[in-house]
Amino acid sequence: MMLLSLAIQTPEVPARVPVALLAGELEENLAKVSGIGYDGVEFITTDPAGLDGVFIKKILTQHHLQVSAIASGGIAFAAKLTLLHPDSAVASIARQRLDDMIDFASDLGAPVVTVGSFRGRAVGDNLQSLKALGDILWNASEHALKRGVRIALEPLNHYEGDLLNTAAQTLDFLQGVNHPSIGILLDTYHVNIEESSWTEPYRQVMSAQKLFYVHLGDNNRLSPGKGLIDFPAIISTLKEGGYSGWLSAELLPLPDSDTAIRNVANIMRKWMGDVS
Ligand code: LER
Ligand code: MN
Repeated sequence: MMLLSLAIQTPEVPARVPVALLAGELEENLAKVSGIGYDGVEFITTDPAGLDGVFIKKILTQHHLQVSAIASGGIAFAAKLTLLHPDSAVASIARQRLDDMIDFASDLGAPVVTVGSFRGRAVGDNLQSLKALGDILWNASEHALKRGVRIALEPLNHYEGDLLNTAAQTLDFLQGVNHPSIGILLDTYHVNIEESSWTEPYRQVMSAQKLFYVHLGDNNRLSPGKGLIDFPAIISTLKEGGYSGWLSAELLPLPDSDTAIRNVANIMRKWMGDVS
């Protein structure tokens, strides 16, 4: 069975992340999400070492919510830290933050830490940058393995990233990394820009046993159903392939956050077959 979640940012994130559905006070936000059709929340964090995991776990339990992932999506945007940053001092802080995110995921029982824009851009030669990224992610995967967490690497559209735009490129790259604790996050919004089929990329990644996570957003980055993407076809493909992980909404809070989170839950529950 697939589970539904939505991306919200934690209070230490120093700027509003455009694709976070909620920002601000965590207790208030979890109360808002509770009871409207979500199984969990994805936390967009920038510096989780300072967060009170015990307290957060308590409010999650009160609201019957799990944590689907700790996301690094805000860290390049809001904290200007990337794993491949040309300034080695900055890159080393970023790598430490990835380990902190893995620890935080482990403390909260979240299965996955995401790596999308947090990887940064190529510095000089693409192949050399991929080699450096592979080494960083192998080390992080070892840490993740020890903490019972997995890393989900996200192909990004070519406007947002110059390394790993498609599922096939990312699968190739992961063959080189060769670690069981790292797999792929497919985001419907990026798939729509870079791929040639609604469904093939999911099938391909599932048959390699590497589909660790899915982000939901329509082609205009609104709620599924508000744009052109064929979500029912994607959901059928995921079901056929035996995907039993998270589908997590990471999209623009429009026309406003409350409406967007209700729209996502209503349409996704219908399409996921949980209500008739
Ligand atoms: C950004 O477009 C995105 O999809 C995030 O998950 C990247 O980290
Ligand atoms: Mn995404």
